Amino acid sequence: MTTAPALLPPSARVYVAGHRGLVGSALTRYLTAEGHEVITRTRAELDLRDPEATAAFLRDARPDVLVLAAAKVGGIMANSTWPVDFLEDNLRVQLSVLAGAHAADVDRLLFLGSSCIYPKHAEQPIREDALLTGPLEPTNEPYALAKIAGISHVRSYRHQYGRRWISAMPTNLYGPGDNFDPETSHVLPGLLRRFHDAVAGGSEEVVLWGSGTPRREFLHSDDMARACTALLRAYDEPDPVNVGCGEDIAIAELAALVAEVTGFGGRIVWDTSRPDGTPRKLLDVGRLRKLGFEPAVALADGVRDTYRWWLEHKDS
Ligand code: GFB
Repeated sequence: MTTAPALLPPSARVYVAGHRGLVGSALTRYLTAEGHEVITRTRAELDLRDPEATAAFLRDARPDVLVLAAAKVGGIMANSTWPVDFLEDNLRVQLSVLAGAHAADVDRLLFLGSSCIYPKHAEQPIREDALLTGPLEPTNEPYALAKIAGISHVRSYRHQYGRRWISAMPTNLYGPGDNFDPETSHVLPGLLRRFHDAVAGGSEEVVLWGSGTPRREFLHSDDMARACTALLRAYDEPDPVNVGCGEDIAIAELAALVAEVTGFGGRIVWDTSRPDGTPRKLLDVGRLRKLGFEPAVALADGVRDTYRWWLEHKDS
């Protein structure tokens, strides 16, 4: 009797697409520390939207495992300002990477989606089977549709070609290496930046977006890297797996935490002309827990570390 090869053998060479991003950089650090050879290419070396260049690279590099962490991502304002870019860039990257990986006979692949793929008013905590059961949040519908296409694409390769490819759906992520631009970033680095600038400029007031009532779940990128590796080692089913910490907080509570970490003692003003987005996005992480994964970084510690990282890197 023959047995299937291990899902992630210790000798596996892993190509991390998007190794300079928030997840890709954490995953590259983690896999390297675990003894894997990690293959990377910068955007200048390889444009993943280009199918021929991507296929040629994969044919030469022949990775055993591929993690698709390259994506056009951004916060609520970036998504609603540049919907075409979020739809097209993500679809193009997914098409060329998945087709190229198949042509290069890549046996194991992890595709990363996002919790915004679920319906805007999904029952909380959101289970994986809520996918495609209701309308999406309009501010990120193009991005969500591209990611939903990616999940279906991965499932289709499994079904039609027997590929051992899987998808993970992370909650809102944060950590070192994130985008801290106040207009285009996600909320956590955006708030760190706004409060830091207020303290540095001696301002008594910080203006934040929306009402402060939406709730979000935050996971540190180092925990995300551990979760990805756990999935690559043990999971081989068509359904995506939610990745989160199982707890959420209101944006106003997050603002209070960031104010404390940055030493801001002034007033917070809520600009309700800016969008709130989805009211709540808490993932059901039962499936991931069954694989033995538990997050290790508490939010307050993670926010402090991320702020420290940014202070050290903001000028470079
Ligand atoms: O992180 P965020 O941009 O993304 O915003 P989403 C979360 C919440 O924080 C929203 C509020 O209710 C914002 O109105 N917020 C308050 C702020 N102040 C700020 C600020 O200064 N900057 C930002 N960015 N938000 C994104 C999706 O949705 O989440 C993406 O658009 C993706 O597609 C990503 O799924 C994970 O959680 O609302």
